[in-house]
Amino acid sequence: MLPHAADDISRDGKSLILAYDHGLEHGPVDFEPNPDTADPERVFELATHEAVTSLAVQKGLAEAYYPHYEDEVNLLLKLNGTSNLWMGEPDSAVNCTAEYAAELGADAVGFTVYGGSNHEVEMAEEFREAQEGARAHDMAVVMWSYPRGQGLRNDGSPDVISYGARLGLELGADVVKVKYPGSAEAMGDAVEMAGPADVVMSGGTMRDDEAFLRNVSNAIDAGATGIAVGRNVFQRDEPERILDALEAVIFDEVDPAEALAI
Ligand code: FBP
Repeated sequence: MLPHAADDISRDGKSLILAYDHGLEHGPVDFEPNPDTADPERVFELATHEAVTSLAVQKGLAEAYYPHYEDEVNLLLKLNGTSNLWMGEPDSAVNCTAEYAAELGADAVGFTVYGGSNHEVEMAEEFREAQEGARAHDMAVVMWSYPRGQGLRNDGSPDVISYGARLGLELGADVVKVKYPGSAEAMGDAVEMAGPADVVMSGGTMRDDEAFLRNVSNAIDAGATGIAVGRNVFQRDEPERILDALEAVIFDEVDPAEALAI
């Protein structure tokens, strides 16, 4: 791993990745709670909030909007991704090369690997090409490490999440994004398995403010370096308010109740 490879997408070693690839991964249903968020411009604007250390989007949004935001937003270009319009073992199409991501001005690339899927071998090989391409262009590599597939009985169990974190380290990610495993202790195990790679938790479906921030705070206490979050921010009526609170919890390690009162 390159030393400090993730510096371009972090602040004091911590990160808040705003994820906005949902239009591809889940479709318009994710914009229903807050219909204005179907407009990418709204979320690029949100990414200029000082809490946000990078914005994760697919190539099409980067081509259309990033030229207007390159001075204010760090771009994390997702290189693979898929819709949920089809059925089958988890898999993801490679939609962009690392070389083209660099051309678009990306600071980092993102790549999903579904460990445990019947397509894991091909996905790991595709990740190898993306990771080596990113190294050639000095871009950090963020792995969405989401073990799932017919061979896994419980893809949310702490052991499986720790394995996902380790998979990120073994395959050369600088940052591994994992689901929150349910407790600070389990998150600590995942962080230990990831070694020198940073671990960030994913946001998940929209939750009550304090419960959500409590999980983030537990993750930070356990050694995670931040969060990659989409719905829990952009689906809210006042997304800036939760970003303010997340900033306090992640970067200043403020207690969640206090962070919400700021
Ligand atoms: P959320 O914070 O909204 O969960 O977004 C994180 C993320 O990884 C997105 O980047 C991606 O679109 C989505 O979750 C995928 O979720 P899943 O595959 O679990 O449906």
